Amino acid sequence: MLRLQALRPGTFLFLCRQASKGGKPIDSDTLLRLEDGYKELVASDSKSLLKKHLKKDLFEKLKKKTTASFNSSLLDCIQTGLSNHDSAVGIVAPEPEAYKTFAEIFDPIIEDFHKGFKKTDKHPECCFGKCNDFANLDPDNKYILSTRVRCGRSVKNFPFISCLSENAFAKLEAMISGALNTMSGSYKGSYLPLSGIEKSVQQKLIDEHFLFRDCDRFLKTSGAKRFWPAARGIYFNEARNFVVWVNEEDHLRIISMEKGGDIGKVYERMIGGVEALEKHLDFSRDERLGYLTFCPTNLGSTIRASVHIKLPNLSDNPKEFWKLMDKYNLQRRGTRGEHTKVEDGVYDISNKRRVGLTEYEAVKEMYDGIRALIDAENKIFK
Ligand code: ADP
Ligand code: DAR
Repeated sequence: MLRLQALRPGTFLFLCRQASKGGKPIDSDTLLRLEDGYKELVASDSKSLLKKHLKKDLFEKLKKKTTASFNSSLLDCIQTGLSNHDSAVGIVAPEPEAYKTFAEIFDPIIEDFHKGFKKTDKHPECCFGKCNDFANLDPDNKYILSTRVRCGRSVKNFPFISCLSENAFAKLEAMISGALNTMSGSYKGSYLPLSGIEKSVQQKLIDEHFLFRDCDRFLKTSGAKRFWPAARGIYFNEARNFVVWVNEEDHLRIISMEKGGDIGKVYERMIGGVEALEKHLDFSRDERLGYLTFCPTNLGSTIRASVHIKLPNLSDNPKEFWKLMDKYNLQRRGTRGEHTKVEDGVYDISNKRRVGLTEYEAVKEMYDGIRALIDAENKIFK
């Protein structure tokens, strides 16, 4: 994969126009690793969307393709899914152009994960809607421990995390931390480079759900850990209810979180943070896919609105629990986030879909789902 400096505006567009011509032919080693990895994937009992949609004829059609801008190969996209057969998805985009060059594998996976966003569909314009439509679902704090609403953003003219050169990483971190240092009022705070945070403090921040974990094996094998911990960091406002992750999986994860179930207030705070940052940073947005991210599961609105919630009765009735989760397009994660276990009955429940619905609709899908779960927790078991 060719490592270029951050592209000057204009150069990037020129390179995209070259996209149709593709990049350099892939080398024999990459081709061999692709062939062997694909053979093992096909022979495995993987349930990943990659295995489901990358049929042999499509693999043969894509295996030698590369992007014009950064020479990304199919291997750069699917190494994570070839190395981790227990992936749910198994593919990432090293750069924006990958979504075009490898559209024939990305589009069916996007349609599948986001439950029906076809390759002919267009993601809606950004619409945050009315935050006060989301009243506190649990004012007595019987079920919801905390609420978090986050979105992802990529800075224009930079490739994604696995394709950044060391210089581009440094340039990107400087741009983002510069924008963060302009935050004012209740958003005022400080940016902490990860390399400057002691390990014990890092662990405490991870345990308190503020800081990202040290890059799980899925991210590691996708190339997201290059030059780690360089150019990674976290921004907190003074109240510690507004957080920005820098260069973890996406260039930015803009996060609002607090104890309790006041979803509207948490959502409103995230919106304010996004709007303040977009005055200083240009974000990558595709005409059809919406805001662009490293992982196709986070495209479009990029919104994940979640609650940490205890539902002891529903937990004893998994059939009913999952029926409601499916009905409301909800996703369940462990207490410490993705790929972690549920501890003390605390579930991380959020919207699953992010593409094909506005920011408001994504939050509403979570809101309606959580309300249904709480109703079921009460009614069915009275
Ligand atoms: P994301 O993809 O949104 O970053 P992860 O699954 O990686 O989410 O979780 C990131 C961190 O956010 C984890 O520590 C997780 O426990 C925490 N988290 C997620 N939702 C909530 C919530 N509603 N309240 C508190 N912490 C949360
Ligand atoms: N575990 C990987 C990632 C799926 C979505 N999560 C992200 N992007 N953090 C998988 O393919 O299952």
